[in-house]
Amino acid sequence: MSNEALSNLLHEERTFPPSEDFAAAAVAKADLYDRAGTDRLGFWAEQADRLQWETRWDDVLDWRPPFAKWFVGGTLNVAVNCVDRHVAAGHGDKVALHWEGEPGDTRSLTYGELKDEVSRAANALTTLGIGAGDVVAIYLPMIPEAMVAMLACARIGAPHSVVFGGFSAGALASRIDDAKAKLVITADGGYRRGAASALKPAVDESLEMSEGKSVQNVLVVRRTEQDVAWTEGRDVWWHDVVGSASTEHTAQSFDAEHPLFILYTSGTTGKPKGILHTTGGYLTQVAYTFANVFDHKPETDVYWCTADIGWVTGHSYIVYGPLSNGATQVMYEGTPDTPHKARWWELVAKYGVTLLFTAPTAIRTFMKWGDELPAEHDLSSLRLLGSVGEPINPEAWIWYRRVIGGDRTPIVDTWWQTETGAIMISPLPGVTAAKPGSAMRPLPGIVADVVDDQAKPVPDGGGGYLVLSEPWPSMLRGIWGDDERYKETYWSRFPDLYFAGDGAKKDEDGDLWLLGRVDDVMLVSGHNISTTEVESALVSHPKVAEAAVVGATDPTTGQGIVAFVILRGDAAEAVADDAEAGEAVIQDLRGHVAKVLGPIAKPRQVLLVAELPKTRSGKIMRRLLRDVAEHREMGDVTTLADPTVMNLIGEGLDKGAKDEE
Ligand code: 6R9
Repeated sequence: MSNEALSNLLHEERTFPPSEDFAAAAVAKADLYDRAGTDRLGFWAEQADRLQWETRWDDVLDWRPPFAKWFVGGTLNVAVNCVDRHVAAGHGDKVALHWEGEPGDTRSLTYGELKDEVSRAANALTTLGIGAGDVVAIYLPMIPEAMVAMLACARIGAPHSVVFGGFSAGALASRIDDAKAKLVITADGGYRRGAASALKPAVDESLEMSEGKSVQNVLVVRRTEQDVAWTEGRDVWWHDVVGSASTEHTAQSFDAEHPLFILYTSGTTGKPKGILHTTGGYLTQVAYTFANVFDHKPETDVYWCTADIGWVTGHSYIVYGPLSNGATQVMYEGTPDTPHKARWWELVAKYGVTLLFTAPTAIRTFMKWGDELPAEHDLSSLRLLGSVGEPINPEAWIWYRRVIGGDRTPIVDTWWQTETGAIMISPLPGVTAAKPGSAMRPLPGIVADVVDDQAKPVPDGGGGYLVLSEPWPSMLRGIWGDDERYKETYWSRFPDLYFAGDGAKKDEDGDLWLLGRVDDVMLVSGHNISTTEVESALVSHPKVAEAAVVGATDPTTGQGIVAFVILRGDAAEAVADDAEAGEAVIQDLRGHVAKVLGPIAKPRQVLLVAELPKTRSGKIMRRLLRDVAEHREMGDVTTLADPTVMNLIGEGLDKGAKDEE
């Protein structure tokens, strides 16, 4: 971004205050803000008391910028907090997990059963020579063993490094080497889009590629019963070693700063970084945010987070947040369109899901598929909806609330990152009003701001860089093995402020609007324009389902706005074989943006496309679209969920995927 502030183009008038009924019964109370404001560290100590500590901490925070220690001297066991203590409290028969396989097979695990499974797995890991401090790589599909494996690692103090099952052997190998993993936990395969998809061959290949040769064993879950190659002495079956292990396991407590996990993130750019999270502060903040942001009522709620366990959302809001709160949740193995495009809505009705947490990319896909599919299922159990991963366009927000939430559910748009570990900015349901497209305010206990180039807070109505001004319990403790890169990446742009990499604006009420990565901001005739605002303007047109916008070099304006647009079902059909109709829609869309945001934001070009390039966690990769818009050869496409997409968009530009992220 240049020195100029981010132009503030989108004006949103709609606001949704909490209903009286919801507010009266809400978990979150308005006084949280005051309590946290008056005594921030005291407030976090209160939140830490949600957990069962073996030794109480001496100090809440030891802050030597940019290195933090939270709950110094405290000890606890994460698995005991997530499982055993609920059983001890008499909830052993409560369902922790309703699991649904893609082919339709199901399993449920009570907290009592989960305790037995985690204890068995912990014993098996110990037998395999894994102890506190040894790193375990987990490369599994969305099956209950993924949760069990993570908890078993936590139970014995072995940091896990979950690698998303969709990543290649090369990506797995580089992560194994970086963390010197001693064990890989995987499966023969998993089900995706109606077919068994193998995982074990990628592990075998990655271990050939691995330079460190740190891995001693591969623990393999049988899921698909595909044939697998077997290395005697190295490979062991889960059903043998975990199956035969004892359900008795005495958990030891670990220091609050003991490493809990490493999670590699590349975002949309750059070499993967091993983000390190530790024990006490992390669990405190995920437990606190899960309870308050999702208004979780343990007696009645059925929660479903649709993320993959391989992303931070899966770590914090499938495993550690929900389980530390004793929640009942749904986990689904497959894709939303298998065997039909209403699978999610069928599952919501089947399990009576009350709290649903998903991503804007999914919501916009459902918009494209039409209102009829959700309408075929009873979604009346839903009482709160959440969003994470990208800015949610106001129209997608409105659609989510109307079509999925029956016009009654609050929506929480939650801003956070792998690095922040837990939700940082979000409305508090029952307390704060929500505006479609805004993540609203930092949660009680969190201090965030929007600053200009000189680190000066921008006034209400202005835009700039989102920063976090005070340390928070679930913050990353560093980049695995690279303190310099940690300082350089997050703490060097502004002195003593954590810079998240995102642009944001404050509206006239001081509420926050996240505007995507600052690398994506466009500079058009001297105005900094966020891609998010132009995308939102496009999505507010009734014919548009999804849009991605980039700035391409332009001889007159510096950058010109180029928009890639996916039309909704009917509209797409209408232009499919009719170039003239297509051109009319394009002109209509350009005019629409000019009307909503002003002529400065009118796209120079609109391209109608069938798909957009996305990372495997659903974020749009604007970098590649910029290559297309500027007629360049395309950069690295290997983080794409579907590398063929770019062929469709920029014919002949794809050089083919290298086998690294
Ligand atoms: C949790 C997660 C982090 C980046 C983040 C931002 C974007 C996430 C958002 C959002 C606007 C939200 N992001 N939530 N942007 N509104 N509610 O997604 O972690 O994969 O590390 O990505 O995602 O750009 O900086 P991660």
